[in-house]
Formats: sequence, structure tokens, C-alpha cells
Amino acid sequence: MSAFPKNFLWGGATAANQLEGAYNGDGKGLSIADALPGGPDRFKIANQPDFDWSIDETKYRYPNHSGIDFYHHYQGDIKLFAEMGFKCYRFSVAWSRIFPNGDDTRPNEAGLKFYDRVIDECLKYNIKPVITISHYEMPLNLVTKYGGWKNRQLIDFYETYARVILNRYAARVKYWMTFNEINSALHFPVMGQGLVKSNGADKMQNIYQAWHNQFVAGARAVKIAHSLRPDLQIGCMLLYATTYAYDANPENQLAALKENQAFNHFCGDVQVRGTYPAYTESVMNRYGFSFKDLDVTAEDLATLKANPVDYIGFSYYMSTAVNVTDKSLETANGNLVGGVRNPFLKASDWGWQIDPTGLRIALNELSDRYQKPVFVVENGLGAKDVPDANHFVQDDYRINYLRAHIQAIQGALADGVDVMGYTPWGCIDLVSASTGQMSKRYGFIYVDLDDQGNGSGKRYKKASFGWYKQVIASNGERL
Ligand code: BGP
Repeated sequence: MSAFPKNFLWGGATAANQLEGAYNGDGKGLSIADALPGGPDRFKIANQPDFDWSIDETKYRYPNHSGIDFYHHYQGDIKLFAEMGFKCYRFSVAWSRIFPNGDDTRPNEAGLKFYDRVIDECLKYNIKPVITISHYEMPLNLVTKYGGWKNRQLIDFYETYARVILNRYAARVKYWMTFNEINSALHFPVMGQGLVKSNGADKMQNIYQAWHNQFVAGARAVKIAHSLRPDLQIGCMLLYATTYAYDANPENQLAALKENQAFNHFCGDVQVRGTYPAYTESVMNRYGFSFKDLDVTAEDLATLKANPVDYIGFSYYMSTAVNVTDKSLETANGNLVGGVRNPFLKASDWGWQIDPTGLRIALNELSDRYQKPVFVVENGLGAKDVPDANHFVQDDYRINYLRAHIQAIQGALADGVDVMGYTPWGCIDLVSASTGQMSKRYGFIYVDLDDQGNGSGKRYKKASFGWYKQVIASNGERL
């Protein structure tokens, strides 16, 4: 018998701004992602004091503008997902396709129709859509005119947007998430909160205010979702980087615990438990402010309390290690977080430390902490694939990575964790969030485009395509 439950949600994950293209098509407005230049320095550039958000094609490249043109290829792409046997497909709705400026009085019908078509295409193959309401792409106007998520007005704009898409799609879509990797703002607030140095990211209080506003907005979406359809499942989405103490030195253990609180758990604690955790004040004091300094109303707190999320969605790519007692240790790169290099682990080409056991630990930690189902909604290996003359990629390195992580999920299931599903990231090659380039690939499907935008855009199955198909067909038996 397979270790995986019969209804386990095998699938894949993408985000609108990283694959759709058609960035200004059919009435879509600009999003913050559209205004970020491509290239590994994209966040650094956005944090310069004179960065002005106007798109300057003569100065920068914007690979997200064309993405992999999923906007015009979704039928063929979803057909390939169906061929792999996907039970679900996690994608995001681009807020700026629905409300081009974020503060419009009416939604853009052409944008709504696009997702009607995507959803119907999934349902045609019995693929359950899993929708992220906001994945790193708020309308740019909400940043330039309102200053991003530190402004309370965004709560109402998000609520209006969430109500529109929930009303439209709830009958066909059971699984939702409020904000992608909400906690990533601790280190990189630009994509999720619309905050850069010039509009407030230099002050931690603004990041916490923005989070509070997002928590309330998310809770309002949960309320709408449940009033429309009581069996609808709406989760939070965390960037989870399992965090170890480097060694048994109690100082390092305490530092790791505090790092876990501040990064891995704070946002989840509020969204799942509906209240701010006891350590809130201690975290905020570390940054020189107090919870009392935030704009928080009694009504906000009641909204949070009454509308916790149903499950915990999270991304998992790597783990980190904390050492505060030895300053000479080598630091590590990572998915927006770093830490020190862990001598027991190998790293990807981008320095992300590969740790399948860390996923089993993450699943247990989240499940124990919240007593709710958990959903691995992102995982994968970013690699520089080299296709042969027939455009075939023998990506055994990716298969090995995914196999080990699926085995870790198997382990967690045996530990008693309620795991809903597994949607590896970038199931089709797309533009990388951190590098803004095509060459960091995650997919089972190779897309013939390079960092300069050259190539046919054609799709080719990699070796991992056939492998994942067999994994799903055997419900995780044949790895
Ligand atoms: C997560 C994001 C995704 C995605 C992924 C891989 O942080 O939710 O949007 O891109 O990581 O990261 P990258 O593309 O930087 O390799």
C-alpha cells in the first residue's frame, strides 16, 4: 500500500508574473513585478534612492514582460500537466489583471475571463486549481500612489479584489492561499509588500505594519471564502527554512529558537492561531519599536481571531544554520535567507543548501505547532539545464532532489503528519523570482528561451517529466 493518501494532491506550482507574459495585454495594469528589472541585482537596483519605478527598456531588461507567454499557451501547457497526471495545479491570479490600478471601482472583465479559461482547462482534465490570491505582484499604483502595504487602505483594496475573484471562482475552486511567502518580507519586502528603501523598507516598523495590514486583509478573505462555500480551504503560505542551531552550544540553540520565532513562525502564528504570539513584543523591541506603535484596532484583532486559515501552505527549498558564537564561519546563500554554511549539506549552484530531512522536520514542526493540515506548495532544484541537440534535458540531478524530498514527505506521513499535497515549483520553466532570468530552471518541461529572450519558446519534456508521471501514477510508490 502506498504511504500517500488516496486523495493526495500531486501537482506543480507557478506564479502569474513569472510565466504569463502579456504584461499589458487585455487591460492589465502594471504590477510591481513588471517594474522590477531582470537580473540578479534586481532587488539592489530597486533599493537605490533614485529608483523611480518607471519602466525603462533602454536601461534594463524585463523578462517578466513576456515570461513564457503562458497567457497564449495555457491550453498546451495544462495539457502537458495533465499528461503527467497532475491532480492539482497551483497558480496565482495577477491582481493587476483584475484591478489594473488596484483602486479601480470595477474589475477588468477580460482579466477575469482569462482565469475562467485557465480554470476550465484544468477542470477538463480533473486537475484541481489551487489559487494564490497574491503572489509577489500587487498593482504598481498601490506602491507609487499609496506607498505599498504599510498603508491601511490596501486592506480594503485587497478585500475588494479577493471578493471579486472568490465570488467568480469559488464554485469551481476549492483550494486557495492568501499571500505567497508572506514572511519573506523580513529580508526582502519589495515583492510582497511593495516596500523598498525609498518608501519605508529601511524601518522595520513599516514592515510589521505592512504585515499587520496583510494579516487583516487575509483574514477578511478567509471570511468571504467561508461565507461563500463552507468547505472551501483557504491557507496561508510561508517561506519555511528549517533553522538549526549550528551546534549544542546553548547560546546557538537560543539564537536558533529566536530566529525560528522571528522568521519561520511569526506570520503563521498570527494567521493560523488568530492572535499575536507572546514573543511579539520581544521581536519588535529588538528592532527598536513596540507593538503599541503599530496602527492596530480592536476590530482588526477580532477579525484575526474569528478568521484563522484552514491549512498551512509553505515553500521549502533549503535549511539554514545559526551560529552566534563563532563569527569566523562561512555564510550561506539562500532563498531570501542565509545563515552559516552547514558542513553536513551540499548546496545548489546558487548556494541553497539541499536538505530533504529538513523538509520532514518542517512538516513535523508545522503540524505539531498548529494541528492543521500542511501543504508543500513549493519545492525544487533551480539548475542550469543543458539540452542536447534534440532539446532533451537529462535532469537526473533534479530527479534525485525531488525523489529525496518526496521520501521525506513519506517519512512525515509515517510520523503522523496530515500532508495535503505536493506541488513542486516551476513545473514548467519560468522566470526566476530572485534572478529575474530564465536560466535558473525548475521545470519538468524545458522552455526554449534564454536570458536574452532568444529562442523559439517551444516546450520540450525533460527526463524528469516521465519520472514524475510515474511517481503520480503509482501514488508515490515508484520513486
Ligand atoms: C519562492 C517564490 C517563487 C519562486 C521560488 C524559486 O521564493 O515563491 O516565486 O520563484 O521561490 O525562487 P527563484 O526563482 O528565486 O529561484
